[in-house]
Amino acid sequence: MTSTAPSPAELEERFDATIAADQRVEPRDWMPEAYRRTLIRQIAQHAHSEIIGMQPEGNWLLRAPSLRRRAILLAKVQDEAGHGMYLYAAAETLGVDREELTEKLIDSKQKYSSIFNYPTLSWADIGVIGWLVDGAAIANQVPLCRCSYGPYARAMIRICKEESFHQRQGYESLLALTAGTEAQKRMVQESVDRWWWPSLMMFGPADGDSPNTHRSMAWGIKRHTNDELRQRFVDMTVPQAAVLGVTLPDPDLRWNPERQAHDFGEPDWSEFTAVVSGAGPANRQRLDHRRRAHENGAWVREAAQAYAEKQAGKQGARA
Ligand code: BYC
Repeated sequence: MTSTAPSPAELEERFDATIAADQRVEPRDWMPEAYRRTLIRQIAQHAHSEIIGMQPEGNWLLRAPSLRRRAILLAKVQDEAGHGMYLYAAAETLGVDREELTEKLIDSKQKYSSIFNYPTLSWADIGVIGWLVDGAAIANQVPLCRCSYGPYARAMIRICKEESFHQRQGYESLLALTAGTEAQKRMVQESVDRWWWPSLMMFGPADGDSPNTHRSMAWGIKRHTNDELRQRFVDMTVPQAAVLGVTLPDPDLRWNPERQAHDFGEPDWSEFTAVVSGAGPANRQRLDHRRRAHENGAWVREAAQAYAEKQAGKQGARA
């Protein structure tokens, strides 16, 4: 009996059955080209965000107020580099090359999160990034641990564990500042005022303006809509703000007993569009820095390549 290769219709049926059964799609499996492209877009954007996300915090490494705070911040920034590496590795299982993705980032052909285009102006920003930015990241990323694509879901499990540590260190740093002097409390409030709305924008456009959500949810890549996750983040953050004694800068923010959730105002979507299309306060600086770092690292990549070729040559001679 001869076995025949499955037809395109059979392959698609198998893929649909995997998604319907909530099982994982693995790199060896057939997948629709649009599913593969969507994953590459999202994972690459996520990886770039981790790498660019090292810059705003890296800016404070040499100015941290104590050795302890510096050691913690250094560990966090290094974790972010690690997240970038897991994510580029996950993207590579879809048949793209990390070098190619880096070129696309540097040439502004792929995006990274809007949040990293805002400057870190005070030490309180470091705590607020941990609390709000990592808090938003957790709300957005925990459901990605159940993403239908295996390598991405597995990378997210480890990333979320580390993000959770990042969020707590930020919050702990803010607890120390808000228990401090009046000037320290004012510094925290001023920072919260600047980061609150950009943090809400991290979840992406409102559902009605999100072209990708519907398809990505049908494929089990995204498990919730942008607005659902934004709501979850607001509900989670309001009590934490009360403990810190800071005010969230939204006059429309209030508990709605009927919905059992907070009502809140609309982010300035024209600002979001401007930041995503390159006109944010620090877009230029972030990409210039990344480009320079890539150029300065060329010799390391060349040396690693030469070493790998030499090792392969030795193994070839032995065989
Ligand atoms: N910034 O149809 P939509 C971190 C784009 S790392 C920029 O809703 P989707 C951390 C979107 O790409 C944080 N662009 O898209 C690191 C799409 O554009 P294209 C990164 C955004 O993909 C270090 C268009 O707008 N997290 O936490 O269904 C230190 C329409 O949007 C943004 C991730 O990447 C944005 N905020 O949903 C500390 C998580 N939002 O490509 C912390 C994984 C949307 O069609 N990604 N766009 O031209 C996701 O969950 C989803 O991709 C998003 C967007 C929810 C972000």
